[in-house]
Amino acid sequence: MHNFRMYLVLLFMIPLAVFAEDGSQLWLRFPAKNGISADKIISRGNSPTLNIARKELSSHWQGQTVELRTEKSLKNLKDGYTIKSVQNKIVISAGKEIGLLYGVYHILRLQQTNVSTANLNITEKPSFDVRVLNHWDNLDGSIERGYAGHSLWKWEDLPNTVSPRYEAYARANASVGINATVLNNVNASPNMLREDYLKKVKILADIFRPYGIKVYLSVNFSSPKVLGKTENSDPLNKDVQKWWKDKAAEIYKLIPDFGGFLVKANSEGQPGPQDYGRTHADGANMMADVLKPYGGIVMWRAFVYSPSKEDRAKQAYLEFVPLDGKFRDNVIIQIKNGPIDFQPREAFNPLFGALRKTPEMVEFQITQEYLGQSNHLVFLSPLFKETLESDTYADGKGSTIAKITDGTLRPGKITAISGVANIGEDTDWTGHQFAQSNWYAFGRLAWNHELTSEQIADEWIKMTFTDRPEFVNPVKQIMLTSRETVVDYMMPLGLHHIFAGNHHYGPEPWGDYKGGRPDWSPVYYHQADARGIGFDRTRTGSNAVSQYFPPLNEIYGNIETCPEDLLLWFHHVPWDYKMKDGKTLWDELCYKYDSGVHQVREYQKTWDQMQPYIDEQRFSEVQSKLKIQAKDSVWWKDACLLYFQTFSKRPIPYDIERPVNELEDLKKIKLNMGHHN
Ligand code: BDP
Repeated sequence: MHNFRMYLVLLFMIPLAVFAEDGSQLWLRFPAKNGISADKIISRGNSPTLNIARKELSSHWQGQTVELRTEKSLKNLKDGYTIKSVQNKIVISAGKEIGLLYGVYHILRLQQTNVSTANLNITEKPSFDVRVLNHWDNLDGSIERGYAGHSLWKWEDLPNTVSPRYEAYARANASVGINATVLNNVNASPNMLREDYLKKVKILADIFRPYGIKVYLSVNFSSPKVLGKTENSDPLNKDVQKWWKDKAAEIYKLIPDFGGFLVKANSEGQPGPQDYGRTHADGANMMADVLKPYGGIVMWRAFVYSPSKEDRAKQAYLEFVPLDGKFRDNVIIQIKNGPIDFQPREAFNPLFGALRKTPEMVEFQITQEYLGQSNHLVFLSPLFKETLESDTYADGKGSTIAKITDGTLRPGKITAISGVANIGEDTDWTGHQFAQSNWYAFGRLAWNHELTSEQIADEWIKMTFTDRPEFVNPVKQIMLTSRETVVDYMMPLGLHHIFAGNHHYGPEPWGDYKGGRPDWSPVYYHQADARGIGFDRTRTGSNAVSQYFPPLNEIYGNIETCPEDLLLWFHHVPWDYKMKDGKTLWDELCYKYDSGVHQVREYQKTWDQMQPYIDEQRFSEVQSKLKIQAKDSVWWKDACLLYFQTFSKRPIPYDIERPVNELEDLKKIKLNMGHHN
């Protein structure tokens, strides 16, 4: 008996040892051995970037001879490249060496996803010049809205001790074309610019450089006063200007290719130029002037709102449109995809397209602050695409946000796109095996916003797990529907910001934080009453619709033509309002919540059938997370329907699952997750 047990234990241990998987390899799971021999790699020169390209080939490429060529004539491809099959070799050509490395990752991806590498004739040019991750990492190692453990950056150990994960991070980013990183939180500590920290930053910049990644920093507007003991931080004060000028010189001495600054000013309590009666343009330009000689840029955030009576959704537009044309040409305005705050679904931010003389860039959130954090499986590519493909009508039909920001419609300007990173020091980097796909998707779309979500999911699944269709197809279906599912069980039909305060994880539609600012309370956003529900942003309400170009102002402003998935974003709608499918609004809301719950249950059924195709560790991790997601979806549904029912006074349709919680119990839940607002 004893022996038999031993035998069983051994039997189970062997496959575990061979196949144990923890997600640390991300999508970079190229065959570990048997790359081509050195004589089958033709290239000239000996730079760090070229050496990485050669090393990737000799470690992982199993196909024909590869030739790497830099060609001046390809400069117009920017960081792009061509890949051509010529006789019996593959020639990768690029204007810059980094393009060659990107080309190498391209053929490795083809190999990994089992695409034929015969007769290649590929030309790639990135959609955006700056493809940047924003880390909200604090100097104490914590991460604001981080759900994958502590910060990767070990500030205490730097500059002397260097974690191997710095290079692994750079490699993962380069493999999808990400070429920039803002290392620290937008709620920035002035200390980031202290000399000792800059020396640490330099080490990271040196590690990232061969992978084509430039370092940027978030800066605190009060830095001169705090660090330099200037009288104030007024952008028109000569001492302040000199402080920034000297600081720029100091930075570029250490990091000659430093990217520039990201600034959150006069927002949520952060200091800014308005503290001195100056404008955002005054503040941004002061910084732009000191960075200009070195080629640096300023990414100035439009996420500003003040405790005024004005609808929060209107404030960024009101603040920035009057400043159009007043910014230096190395300033770019960084705008969150929606006008509120990274909700499961928002109308797009009306500021896109409205600045005609000032470059604009999108800020997405890859970390799932409002989408179940690292517990829920939500593939964000459909959300990113929805924004990029939204037509602003700024220059007539077809003025999508992609074309406004990628230089097509506003040529000659800096182009950029950013995503708030979901990366931490967890072994799997992102806290959920599937959250890796959102890092991947951001990078792929930053490189080419015309890729479809389906293509991206397909690639990612094959690279990360397996290319067996029995796995790829059902899992792809989960991924592609998952964003709509989370909208359904959290905030369907245009509802938004009914999260519990601080942590933004669970539901709290009853939240009414008296004494605080109204626009931090859920009741401000849903406006439920005996008559109906939704935020009136039409002419009879806040008139936020007027910020959209025609015909969108009319389309959104009219309850009959407003897309139903944004109905409660723009309208206060009677409970008995007839929806397009003939149901009343109340019933429709109930069915949406219910369908969200059902979908997650379906994901569980599908996932459980995937066990034979992948490793046990990742299989069971995802299985456990889906259980949490299923429970949370019921929590959301019960909380929202039971609470809104106190206004609608209508029954929950009898053919859907009954609530399993008491509203009073749900109201008592207080998660202690320790965040502000
Ligand atoms: C909100 C977050 C907050 C951030 C802020 C921002 O809750 O932690 O500081 O956005 O983007 O989504 O500045």
